[in-house]
Amino acid sequence: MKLVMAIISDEDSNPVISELGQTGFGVTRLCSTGGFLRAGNTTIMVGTDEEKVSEVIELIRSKCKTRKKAMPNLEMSGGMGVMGAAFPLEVTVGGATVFVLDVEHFEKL
Ligand code: 2BA
Repeated sequence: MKLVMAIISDEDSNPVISELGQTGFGVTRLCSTGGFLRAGNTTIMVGTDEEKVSEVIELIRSKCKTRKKAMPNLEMSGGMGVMGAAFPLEVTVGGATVFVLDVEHFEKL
């Protein structure tokens, strides 16, 4: 058994979770925060058999879009918050950051 953990944009989370659920996968959704942008994102956990991992990843891929996000460029501002806000940095986020972990033991009690 494997655990797929995927960090996705909040905007993509409903389509991804709906599709996984309709396809028969169990999903847990966690509210998370990216360390770089300090903005909210969504982490989903899907426990599944090893042979279904690629199906989960393809399903996530099909629903997650890359998008641009702006962050205040505090270094360029020299501490002047207003100036920094005028020159935001743009970073490309997503579609998804995916980790696949081995599950040592799984049971439902
Ligand atoms: P954040 O840490 O908020 O990062 C958002 C986006 O900012 C990243 O998108 C990347 O494009 C950019 N970025 C991150 N660190 C950077 C840096 N040191 N310099 C320049 N740009 C940087 P993604 O790579 O798509 O990551 C989206 C979110 O996935 C991340 O949000 C974080 O929550 C998670 N993530 C990404 N890589 C991870 C990893 N190795 N371990 C754990 N979580 C990770």
